[in-house]
Amino acid sequence: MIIMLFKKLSDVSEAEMQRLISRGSGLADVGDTVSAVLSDVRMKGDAALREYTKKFDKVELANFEVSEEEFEKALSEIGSELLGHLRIAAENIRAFHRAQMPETTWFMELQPGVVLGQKATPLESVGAYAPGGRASYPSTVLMTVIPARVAGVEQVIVCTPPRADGSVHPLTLAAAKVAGADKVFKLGGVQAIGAMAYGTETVPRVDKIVGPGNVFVTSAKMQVRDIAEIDFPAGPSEVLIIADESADAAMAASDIIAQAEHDPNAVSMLVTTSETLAEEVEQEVLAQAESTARSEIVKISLENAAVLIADSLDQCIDFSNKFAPEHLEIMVEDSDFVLGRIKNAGSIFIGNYAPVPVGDYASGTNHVLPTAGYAKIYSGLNINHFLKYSSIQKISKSGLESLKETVIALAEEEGLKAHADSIRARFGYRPSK
Ligand code: HSO
Ligand code: ZN
Repeated sequence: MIIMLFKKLSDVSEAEMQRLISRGSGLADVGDTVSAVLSDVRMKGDAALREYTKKFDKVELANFEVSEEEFEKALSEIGSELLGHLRIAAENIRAFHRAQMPETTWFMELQPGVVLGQKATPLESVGAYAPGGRASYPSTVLMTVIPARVAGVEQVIVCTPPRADGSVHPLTLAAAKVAGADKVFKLGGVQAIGAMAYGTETVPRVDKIVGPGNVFVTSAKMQVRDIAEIDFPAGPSEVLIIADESADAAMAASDIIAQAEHDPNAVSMLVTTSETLAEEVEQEVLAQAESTARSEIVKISLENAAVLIADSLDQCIDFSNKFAPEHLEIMVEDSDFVLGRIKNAGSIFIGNYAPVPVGDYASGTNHVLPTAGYAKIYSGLNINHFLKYSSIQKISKSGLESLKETVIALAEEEGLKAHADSIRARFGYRPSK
């Protein structure tokens, strides 16, 4: 029996609303286990990686780094047609992220003699995590490595879990080649995050770790933040669909099923102004859930699904902004009206013909997105995650003169006389010894 919440939004109680919105991340429950593994990796390096790979991935590896022969074998295995598709996706992702690239250095003259500017510099090294486990995600390699390369990051490495035979999915390796990764390591889970954060005999330490993962990987990323920067928490995938009577029920239902097949913890929601559409979508979802390939996972995650009927589009938008979905689909007549009012969403898909999977793989936008409500405060992966900015000032004597009194007054008031004197020193003043 599939249990899916089907309700009028106005009948949803405060407590129920809280439950819908605060999908638990589970991070707190795994913290201790994760920190034990991390400190082992920190202390014992490769030996710990070997031990945990044996324990969790059930494989004993002599080398973690993927060799040139393994890359060649993978490329020969996948066939030219699939490789062609990988290249199309990569090209689109590259083009979209190039468009995000800011001017690396700019200047403005704020007032005569006071020239201010900014300079963007790529991070030196980045580690991308591509999940394995339930499914392997070559597409995630494209989504993490390509923006890093476009930004100009010098060293980009990838960690992805080995399969039971000690290999990596050939398409994942092909994606790493197409995207331009420098090295790929057969490492998964917490040990992979630890290796990239602290560095081991074989894995170089990186400045920043990006990419999605399960609750253990996410917890590990949060815990290594004192030493390596991370992107943001990206856990079980979610979609929220805002629809009116113009939406196609079968299409909306197929997007709910697509989301649900990711993971038993995936979350799918429909909020609609049309009761008829709500009923049709529910029927479609129930029917499709039986016949879909990953029916077992879908049926479990549909327990997290909801079909909500709203009195107005405003009510739909309100709910969506509270929910802050990873993916938001807008299937309404007046999509500009809705788009203009959306505040919190990782990635937005407009119209019946923009389903989430097109962005998952090939349109060019990034699929590494904040989940669990984090779209309220984080942006999805983009070029800025791989850049940092230095502000610049070039100031002439007359430029400084125009700011002199202001700086001196504020510095004196803060009790920092030497600050004031550093300005005065430019105008003939010499502090007495
Ligand atoms: N929907 C996932 C990305 C993905 N889907 C990868 C298929 N492969 C998180 O945005
Ligand atoms: Zn997906």
